[in-house]
Amino acid sequence: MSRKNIRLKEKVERLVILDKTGKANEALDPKLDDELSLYLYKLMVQSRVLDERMINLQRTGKMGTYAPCRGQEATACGATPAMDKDDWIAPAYREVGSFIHRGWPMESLIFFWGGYEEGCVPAKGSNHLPFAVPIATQCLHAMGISWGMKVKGESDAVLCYIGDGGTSEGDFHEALNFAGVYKLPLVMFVVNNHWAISIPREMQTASPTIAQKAVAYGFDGIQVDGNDILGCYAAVNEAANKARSGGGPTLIEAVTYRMMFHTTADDPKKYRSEDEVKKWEKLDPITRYEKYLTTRGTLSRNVQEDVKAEAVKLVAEAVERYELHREVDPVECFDFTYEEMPPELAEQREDFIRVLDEAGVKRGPRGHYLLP
Ligand SMILES: Cc1ncc(C[n+]2csc(CCOP(=O)(O)OP(=O)(O)O)c2C)c(N)n1
Ligand SMILES: [Mg+2]
Repeated sequence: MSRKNIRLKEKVERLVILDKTGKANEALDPKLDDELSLYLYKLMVQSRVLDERMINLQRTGKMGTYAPCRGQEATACGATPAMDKDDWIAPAYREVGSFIHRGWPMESLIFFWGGYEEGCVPAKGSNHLPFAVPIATQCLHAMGISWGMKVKGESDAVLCYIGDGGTSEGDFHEALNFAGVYKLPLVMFVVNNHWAISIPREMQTASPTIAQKAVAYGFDGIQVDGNDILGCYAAVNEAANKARSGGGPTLIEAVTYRMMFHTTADDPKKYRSEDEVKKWEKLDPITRYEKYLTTRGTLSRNVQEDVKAEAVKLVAEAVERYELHREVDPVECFDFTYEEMPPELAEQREDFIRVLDEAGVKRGPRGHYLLP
């Protein structure tokens, strides 16, 4: 057999409901009611306003680092609302809209990126894991949860987010392999934003698409336009229904773009062209959806302004709560590693307090030391 013949040329379907101009494919439009349609829009706007504010917080020294989601809002804001309340969500670290939808207070996300453990406490009853920065680890957590559901005979499903770079990790493949063999109710949602820090998608895999990897694991894979919120919603809705009715897993590759730096510690000008970014700017998921909603008569200029104003207010209130909480006692760094503090650590703790007192470090209202 010649080399040419054995090359895999598997084609996968790409779902697009809203075209670049915001025009819907009539036959595919899920025709969501006005309330849900407008809600998805609000979610994207809130995600963007919070994203912008997080960058400002980092730039003004109030946050350690931040990984923005600008341009990718349609993925999280389309996919998570397509799942039922009892389904579980396992995010990576750019799914801001997913957390908001599942009732995590906005300040939890600010706490997370500010380095506070409160940012990892799930909202009560939200069935939504915290951010997972160790790449692809959430894939096995998600697979494990879906396995548990199957063992218990529950008819719920799990949605797992993972980046294009994450698909090079063993955890991703182990999760898919296991899910395929045991026909688990898992929706693996790959957010292909074309970059993994400075590594382009082409260097991640020689496969023409990421979606086609599903074939090797024995289930369906589909691509969706990741800047089309209706496409993301419909693809996940169908995959989740299939999973809940015993049809097994689905791999969805949402094709989108990381508009900003990888994190606030990165400078993308060093490895990608401005032209590429400009091209994707024109495909903005919020603008596209605004056009669709306006055409269908669901969105007016007034409503648009109200949605923005509400988002700005919610984010400002969350930042205020974060600011109030920001002061932590540096002495606490000794307190939570061991159940019983070893004597040498207790000694270091006492030394530290002595040094703080000798340096005249002031104490706050809770008696905690205030670092200058
Ligand atoms: C296990 C592990 N290895 C390496 C890293 C460092 N790292 C952080 S983000 C990243 C790239 C991830 O790219 P992708 O999965 O495409 O997600 P994106 O950042 O584009 O959302 C890497 C390698 C990490 N966080 N965890
Ligand atoms: Mg990526």
